[in-house]
Amino acid sequence: MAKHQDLADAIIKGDNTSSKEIAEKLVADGVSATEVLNEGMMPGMEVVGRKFKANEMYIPEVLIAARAMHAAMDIIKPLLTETGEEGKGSVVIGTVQGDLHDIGKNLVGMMLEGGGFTVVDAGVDVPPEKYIEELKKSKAKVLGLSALLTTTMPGMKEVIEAVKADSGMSNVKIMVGGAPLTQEYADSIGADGYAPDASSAVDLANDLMN
Ligand code: B1M
Repeated sequence: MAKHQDLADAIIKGDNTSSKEIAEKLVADGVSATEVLNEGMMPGMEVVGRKFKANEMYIPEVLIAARAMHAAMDIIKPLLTETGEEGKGSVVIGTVQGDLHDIGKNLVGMMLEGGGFTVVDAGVDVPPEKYIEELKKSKAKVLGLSALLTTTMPGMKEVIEAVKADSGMSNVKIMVGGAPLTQEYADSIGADGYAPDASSAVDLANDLMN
């Protein structure tokens, strides 16, 4: 039987063939998508983060680890996005301008879809005007901003101010998340909510929608 540690190791090594195969095996063995994510994939990325910080891994290796993470995410995506409920409305999500980290944002998007929301993914490195364009197109009532860098966190405030300044957007609620964020920071920039992880993002989106 495939093991969570094998999946974590494949991600750390950046072996996207193995990460995909092990995730497939775990799912075939009846392990839930959430368990595959929380017990195999996330611990793998945590090690990558620690090694990167300690200069034991460098950007090219982190990039191939991210590719291996995405390969496993592709396997669990259909399970995470399977939904009993539908029609909860649209949520626009994106990583703020200057920031290219998309793994957490993508997980939040998958979980939201699984929670019955229609997700409009604006991508990475998203400027304020692009969020507003996507909100207008989709008529979404919730906007989700992700940031992984302390240097791009202030970009969230710019987006919040731009959305609040737009008269057509007064009913849009904004939630923020990402590893360097805190509830205090979210409050200080005028966000309507903060979620520390992807599953709490779904609870928060439900609250904001009501
Ligand atoms: Co970067 N990077 N990185 N990186 N990278 C970090 C973030 C860093 C903490 C690493 C470190 O030093 N330990 C550090 C930031 C330090 C800081 O700001 N204080 C860092 C740095 C410095 C950089 C560069 C500047 C490096 C350089 O060029 N010298 C550079 C910046 C590029 C840019 O964005 N402009 C850079 C580049 C990269 C790669 C491209 C190589 C790659 C990204 C690949 C990709 O995303 N496609 C990368 C990676 C992979 C990381 C680490 C190792 C892992 C991030 C990740 O995917 N985690 C990261 C170290 C770490 O975080 N420990 C690091 C797994 C993911 C599931 O977690 O994204 O936190 P996370 O998402 C969680 C929650 O935060 C939350 O839910 C998710 C699931 O539970 N969440 C939300 C996220 N968004 C949310 C939104 C919500 C709600 C919840 O509502 C809307």
